[in-house]
Amino acid sequence: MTVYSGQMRGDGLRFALVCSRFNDLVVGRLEAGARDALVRHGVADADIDTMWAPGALEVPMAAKALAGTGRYDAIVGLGAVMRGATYHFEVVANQSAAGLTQVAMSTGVVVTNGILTVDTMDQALERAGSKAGNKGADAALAALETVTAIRGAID
Ligand code: INI
Repeated sequence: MTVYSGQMRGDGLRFALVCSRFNDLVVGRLEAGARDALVRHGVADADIDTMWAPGALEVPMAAKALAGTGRYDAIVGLGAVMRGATYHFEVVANQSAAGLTQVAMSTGVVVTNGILTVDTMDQALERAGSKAGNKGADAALAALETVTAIRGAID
């Protein structure tokens, strides 16, 4: 029996962090957490590019464009969607997540989802480097784990 699992060593791998500028107080912390987590697992800082998109809804199309360049082993979508008074929250939260999955499935490039969907700014900040960890770091490490597991299986 063969078991494939991620090796969590990122030397030589290239990542793109695709960030939403909307709520950038939070998203900047997700980006820093993602970058730090990758560097601590062996990825060269110079091999991590960051792109800023206007909002979470635009993150999947930016991710798709970067995936198409062939330059990246994995792409991490980062953003913060906060509930407001209208249905727009559901649209942005659901479509950004579905879009990221669609990019991964249509391009074959690993794409993970670090877009927070929360009710309040406090909940967002808790998940961006305070008491609930850093979901940007979690999404970056999920990307690294997936890439290295797949590499182990198909290389
Ligand atoms: N974009 C976000 O990233 N977070 C939000 O909380 C948000 N809200 O609440 O509206 C948001 N909206 C903008 C959206 O992502 C698009 O940029 C916009 O609709 C233009 O297409």
